[in-house]
Amino acid sequence: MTYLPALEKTDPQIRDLILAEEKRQWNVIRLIPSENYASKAVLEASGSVLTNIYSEGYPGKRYYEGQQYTDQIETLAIERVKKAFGVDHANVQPYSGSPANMAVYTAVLQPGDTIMGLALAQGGHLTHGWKVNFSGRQYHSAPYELDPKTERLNYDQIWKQAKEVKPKLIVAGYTAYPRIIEWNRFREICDDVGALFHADISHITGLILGGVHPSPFPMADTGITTSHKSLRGPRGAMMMCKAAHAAAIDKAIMPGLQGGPHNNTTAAIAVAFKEAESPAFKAYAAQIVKNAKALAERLNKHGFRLITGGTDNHLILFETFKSKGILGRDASRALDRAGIVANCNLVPFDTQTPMNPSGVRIGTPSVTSRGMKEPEMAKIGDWMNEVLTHATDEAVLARIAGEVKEFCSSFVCPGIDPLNWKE
Ligand code: DSN
Repeated sequence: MTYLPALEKTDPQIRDLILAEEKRQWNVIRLIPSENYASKAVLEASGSVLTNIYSEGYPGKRYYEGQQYTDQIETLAIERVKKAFGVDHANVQPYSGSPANMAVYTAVLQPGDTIMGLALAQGGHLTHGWKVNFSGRQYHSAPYELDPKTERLNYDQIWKQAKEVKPKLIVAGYTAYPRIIEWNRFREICDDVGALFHADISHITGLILGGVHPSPFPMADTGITTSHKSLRGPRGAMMMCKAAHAAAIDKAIMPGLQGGPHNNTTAAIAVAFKEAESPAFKAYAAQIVKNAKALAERLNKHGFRLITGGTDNHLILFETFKSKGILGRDASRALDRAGIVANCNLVPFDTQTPMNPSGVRIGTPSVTSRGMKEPEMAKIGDWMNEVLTHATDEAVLARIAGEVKEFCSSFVCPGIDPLNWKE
């Protein structure tokens, strides 16, 4: 039987592109640290009839009738998030991470208030105060930086800066930081200067729920996470907060910034949190870190300089330019041609440009979801080294792409069944 038969009939172009993407995800080693493989159960909820209805408002207080089931679904999602993080309040309606951060700021700040987040070029996020983003335009952004020697957070320095600029809110949580975040230090700083402590745990939620990274809750006043990164859920986000901010946060997302929630995503978030309660999820989270350490060690052995010297979490940031004379963009393109998907990235205090920076960012959530372990990480590290030392040799890249495809055929991808492709 044809796979995706309804799509085949209605829109074969899109069907073929989805199928090609499915095969790509199966055939390559995906190392982008913010990506993953959602389970079949998450995909079923995401692709369900829940996409058909509107539910503006919150469970029990909607503007439209017909909420007999959506109220139950959203309540389940909220309760699971609250239990998982031990927070007073959760809102599962943000469409993604950026609107979630925007809603938190809208709830607790006034335009012009000072915020402090890690500079984008050093591993912060656009919404943590970058100058061209709403967060840097609407608020007064005073970004903090990493320690130039250790390339790690320097809590004393952040504290000193906070005393000087007196922020209303400090953001902790990053997109390219390979080390454990000491949340208690942020709590201490925020208490001292009278700032709100906002945690953006999007990258590390799976690690937190799996017990291999400390949680910022209930210490943080507010927090957000996306649901599709190490958590392995659908594309979505949520906000968590202390009771004092609950009403403001709910109002900020709806009616402040959004209309109807995406009920299909809400259901899939609930499923992801149920999956995260399992012992298998804890083992997955622990293996993510073991894999990242193994891959980091191998890259280090091959002469790549690792930012901060290694990793404690799911992510590795490494120099390609100074280590091997190849700029990040050229490196990530060569890796992609060889079936290894990563993204080029600025390294702290980079002298190159964001479009062609000095380094590459990788992470292990996706390969861990496929059941790969330390021996496979060593193999991946060897391939990466070979690619990056022969980056312009198309024959080498093509040979490795073939080897990678063969290697990948032994590792199942959650949510993908290649038997579907046999027509
Ligand atoms: N795009 C995400 C990442 O790759 O880290 C951040 O939003």
